[in-house]
Amino acid sequence: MKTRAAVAWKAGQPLTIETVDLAGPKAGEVLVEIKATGICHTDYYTLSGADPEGIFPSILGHEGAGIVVDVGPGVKSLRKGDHVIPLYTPECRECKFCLSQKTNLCQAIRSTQGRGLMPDATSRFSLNGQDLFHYMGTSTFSNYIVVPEIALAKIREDAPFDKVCYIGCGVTTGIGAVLFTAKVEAGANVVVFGLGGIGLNVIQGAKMVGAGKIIGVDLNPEREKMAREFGMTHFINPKEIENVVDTIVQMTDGGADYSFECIGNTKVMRDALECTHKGWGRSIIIGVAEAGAEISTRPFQLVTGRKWEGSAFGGARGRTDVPKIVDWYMEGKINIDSLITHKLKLEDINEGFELMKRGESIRSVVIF
Ligand code: NAD
Ligand code: AHE
Ligand code: ZN
Repeated sequence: MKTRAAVAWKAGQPLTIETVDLAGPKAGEVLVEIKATGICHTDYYTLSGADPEGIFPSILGHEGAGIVVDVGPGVKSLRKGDHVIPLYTPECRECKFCLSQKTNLCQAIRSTQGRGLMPDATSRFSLNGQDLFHYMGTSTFSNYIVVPEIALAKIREDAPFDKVCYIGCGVTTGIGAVLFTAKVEAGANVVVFGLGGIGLNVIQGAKMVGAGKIIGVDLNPEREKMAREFGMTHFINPKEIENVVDTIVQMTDGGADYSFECIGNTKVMRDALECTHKGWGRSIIIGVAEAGAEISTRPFQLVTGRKWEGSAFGGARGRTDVPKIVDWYMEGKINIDSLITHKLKLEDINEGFELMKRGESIRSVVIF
């Protein structure tokens, strides 16, 4: 079949809208009509050329929601008409990682996914006979996609696609990092570095669990108002103070219980670790840094009890947890609407990247 899609031809170049060929689902695969997709900073990161796994030409996008149109042989858990969210972190429930119950990082299809291919090591997308690569196993900047069954969460049918698509990455990543990865307890002091599409969801999660001080750090002063609406109690603009770490240590009687880095800046990652409390502080890295970047600190920071950790997709097991997060939204327990600041047509997708770069949007959502 044919599908409209935004194609990334080369690093650093704008996407172009094309009518692309899409082969049907093979065994264990599902054809999905994408109804809406968010634009995450990670799409920009890969498009910029900073992603070691970035390959071109490809169809980016990993924050979508849509409807099952067809299923391949052997698909048991989904059928035509089901509403779904594609998962860049699948959940096979059979691999060593899934069975460990210690991680959400299902590895069943990770190697082919990282090479822009379906599990049989081929692509379903092509244009004029040239294969186009998939991206993060999802490629939600295409109106129709083929995805393995294990990479789809079935969600309730009354949930609006143009809102719950954001649960496909940003909402789950931010709230999940607090609930599933850090398991922040009531009363704990929390610092969030970077108040964009991820950081504001970390703040929302911290508020949900009854955190004490929720300190937000961002260079963009425009972020303060929205962050306070989501539960931030104190704001720090690093441009306005001499030393971020010292300031946080003073504000929290020795350091934060938890910090979250939601930028992808290795210098900030160091501050995020070092502003946590001696003996028990935990710093969770969410931001994705450019190829070749490394983090550093004095080992004494770890010897004296601080812990450096990371979180991918908020530690969520997609097929199990994503439907629950959709329920939380539908029950009014979490706010997604205020964070979706811009709605765009596919033709205007490059404007979504510009809005992000200029710091004017929290989330732009493309509606098909
Ligand atoms: P965003 O662009 O919406 O937000 C980034 C925010 O950081 C902005 O508000 C910006 O002003 C602020 N910022 C930039 N440099 C800063 C600095 N030096 N000090 C303080 N604030 C600074 O991006 P996003 O969509 O929220 O994504 C944030 C990061 O999380 C990206 O690196 C993205 O790739 C990553 N991410 C990771 C996961 C995961 O599973 N680990 C999931 C989604 C996104
Ligand atoms: N390809 C990059 C890694 C990028 C990365 O860290 N991705 C996150 C999701 S970001 C979503 O916006 C992730 O879940 N990683 C787990 C995984 O298995 O990729 C690189 O550095 O190679
Ligand atoms: Zn993302």
